[in-house]
Amino acid sequence: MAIEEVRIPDIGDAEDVEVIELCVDRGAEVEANDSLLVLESDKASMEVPAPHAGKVKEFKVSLGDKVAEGQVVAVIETAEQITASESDSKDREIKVETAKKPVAPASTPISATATATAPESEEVKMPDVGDAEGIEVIEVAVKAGDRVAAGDLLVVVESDKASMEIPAPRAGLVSKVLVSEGSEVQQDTPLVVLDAVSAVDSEAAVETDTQNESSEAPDHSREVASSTAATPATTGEVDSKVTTQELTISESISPIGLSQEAAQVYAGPAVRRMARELGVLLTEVKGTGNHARVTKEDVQKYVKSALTTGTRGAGGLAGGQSTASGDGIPRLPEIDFSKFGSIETVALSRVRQRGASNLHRSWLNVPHVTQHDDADVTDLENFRKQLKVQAEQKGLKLTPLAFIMKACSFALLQFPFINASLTPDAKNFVLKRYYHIGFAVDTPDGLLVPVVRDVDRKGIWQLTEEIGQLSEKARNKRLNPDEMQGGSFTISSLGAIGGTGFTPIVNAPEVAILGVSRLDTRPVWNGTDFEPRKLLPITLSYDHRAINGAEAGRFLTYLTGVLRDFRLAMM
Ligand code: CAO
Repeated sequence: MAIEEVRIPDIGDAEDVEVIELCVDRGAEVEANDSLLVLESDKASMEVPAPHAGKVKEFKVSLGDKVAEGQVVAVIETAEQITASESDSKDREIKVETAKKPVAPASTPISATATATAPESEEVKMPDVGDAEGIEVIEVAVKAGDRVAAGDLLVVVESDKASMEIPAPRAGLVSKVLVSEGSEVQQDTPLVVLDAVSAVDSEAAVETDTQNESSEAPDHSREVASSTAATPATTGEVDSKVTTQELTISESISPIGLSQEAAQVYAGPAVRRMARELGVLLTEVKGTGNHARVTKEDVQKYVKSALTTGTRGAGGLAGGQSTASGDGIPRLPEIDFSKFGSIETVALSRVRQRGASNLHRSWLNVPHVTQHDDADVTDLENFRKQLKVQAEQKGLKLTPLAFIMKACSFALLQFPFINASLTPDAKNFVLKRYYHIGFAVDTPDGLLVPVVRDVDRKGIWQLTEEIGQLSEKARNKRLNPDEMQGGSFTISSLGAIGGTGFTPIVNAPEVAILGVSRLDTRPVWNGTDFEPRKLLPITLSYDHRAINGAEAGRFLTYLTGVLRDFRLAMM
């Protein structure tokens, strides 16, 4: 048995740090890294975890106490004697962690963060990535010796949710590249060292630097390794070296855009991990902690209620794991297909896994109805064909999609309850006064849904250009998370591929999605004759809780009207 004092670690320049929660009772048995208490400063909240497994003998602070670095907050009786060297090394690791990751505002915009290590040289570090997990470097776009301008691409990283580019924060000369393809990174991992161009006298200086790189590299790899080990917030893994864990306000980012509007949840990493393990959507859990923070008890209470009443909230237990969470959905049988012939097992890409989970969640939560119609786009197609040469001169590919998107923005202006979301308790509409339209892009890794912003304010050329750019970025894994967020309506077009109709799944929490199939020339009765007309099959899948059939019918009728004759939108 050993007695161990738990102290407040280095908390940077945070002021007015207050104890806002004691996570366990006196006498409780805890595992290493179980949260003991939660602190909140003027800048962020953080959990102080148990450094080792043991029994909480005493808390030296109470709720509301103001605390300072180094102060003893709890005493733990640990099962084993902790050696002096172990505790020394732990102290060192704490300092590395806290020195590199001082308490920071809970949410920082995604952009490269550069920390000056010397006036002429700075490390470009991984920016705040919310609760993205398993972030991996998928491309290193520079090498030592490269000169870069502000905004030039340095590194591309990919998480389970999206990929993002890390640009150079300023012009300079890349003197060191600290990561390689396949490296796991997280917030604050140093990526590249950028020297001020003026600081580099000659190419010779660069060469010397580059040659020295191998001998200096160990320093940086140590730095990366310690940073990786020290911050589990992005991986959700327990790591005994962590002393503080920031509570992050994270926005759910979905690669297929299915949770673009997901509520921001205020919860710590331990609570997030617990929710993940139990298949609970944190957006559905009412937080009872300070500032509506979700606590472990809140999650437990939620699960208990879901299991005992047999009901789920509007979001319920997370779709992807729900079959294993006792929510009453029968499991699919596990079958050994090799009994019937040769097989090959291929892992789903992370984009596809995430997409599957979001689709499943929408399918389970949203009562879907699909309305079908054909839009007569004969005149529109003739007009588009007339513009083809002009489009080519502009270097653009003018397809029906830009017109369909524009027509949707007109229709959404007329039908505000379709440009909306339901609140999770399904008691309120959130009407959106912006018209950001997402469109599904088929990529080798799975579906992605980039979002074109302010469609109502843009012309066909601009929409065409943006659709082209976003599709290309999606296919090259270059979409930034913010380019997949904020959609108020989605279009899924299979027009170029074929088919006469399909029922897309609503991109919840949006309330409707338009499916577009292949247009075809068909005979249409005009009252006296059959005449050849170009008909575009469109389908509207909608959340029947939010939209009734009559409204969906009126929306689709209006939309087909605008597609038949855009002048209708001017009325
Ligand atoms: N009917 C007939 N032809 C169509 C058409 C339609 N509805 N829509 C597009 N086309 C034509 C285009 O005009 C183009 O031909 P031309 O070059 O002769 O003009 C050709 O098909 C190829 O178009 P495209 O696919 O390059 O461009 P797009 O703007 O139509 O679509 C995008 C862009 C990103 C939506 C598309 O490439 C894509 O990924 N579609 C798949 C989306 C998907 O998988 N949805 C299912 C999701 S599950 O709900």
